[in-house]
Amino acid sequence: MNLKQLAGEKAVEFVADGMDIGLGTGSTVYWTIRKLGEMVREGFRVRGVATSRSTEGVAAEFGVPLISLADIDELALTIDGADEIDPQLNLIKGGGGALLREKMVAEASRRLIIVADESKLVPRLGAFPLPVEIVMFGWERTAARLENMGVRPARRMAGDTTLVTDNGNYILDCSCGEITDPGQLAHDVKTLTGVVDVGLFVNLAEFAIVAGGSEVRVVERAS
Ligand code: A5P
Repeated sequence: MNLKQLAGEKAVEFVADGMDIGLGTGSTVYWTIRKLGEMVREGFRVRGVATSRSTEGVAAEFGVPLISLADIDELALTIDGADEIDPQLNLIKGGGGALLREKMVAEASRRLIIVADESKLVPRLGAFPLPVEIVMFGWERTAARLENMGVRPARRMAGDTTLVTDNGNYILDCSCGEITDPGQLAHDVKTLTGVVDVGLFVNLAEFAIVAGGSEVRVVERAS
């Protein structure tokens, strides 16, 4: 079985009948949604808040009912993927361009559960370029200001044109090198005018379901 499928499907064990949950974005949580769809067909009750248009499509394909953030006070949990996971379970996210909605949904949830294959586990964040969502207006200036902070931003493209997010913004993928203080970097980048959000998720994940070899295990935050 493919590792993403192993991790993604395992996560449904944490979903109880009747729950409202956040549905992340990407090729690992795809398997979670597909499995939930099978369960729904057998009578299981669950409703999801999608973190991207792409996830809306996956949920529709597999018959998982969707609600919006406005419909709930709080979500029981969110299941989502990650691009990098450090031992404290700080994350880089946004490889699929959905970081803003992913963070909003994670923050509306009591628990954030990450699903990943073991290639995502790293001793320090930063090999994966950090996605930063910025407004289109004056984007060159925002990029220059990020560069002054010591990162190397590259505008994310979709073929020949600049990629536009579900929220109508651009993404800069910022090569940072090793990130020694994710909380500080998240704060510094996010307070730059023109930045909408940054793909650093600090102190949000409760645990990660990680598949490697033929095994799937729960990874807790290192003390
Ligand atoms: C989407 O914007 C990302 O945060 C994804 O959750 C992340 O890229 C993980 O994706 P995969 O599960 O496809 O590796």
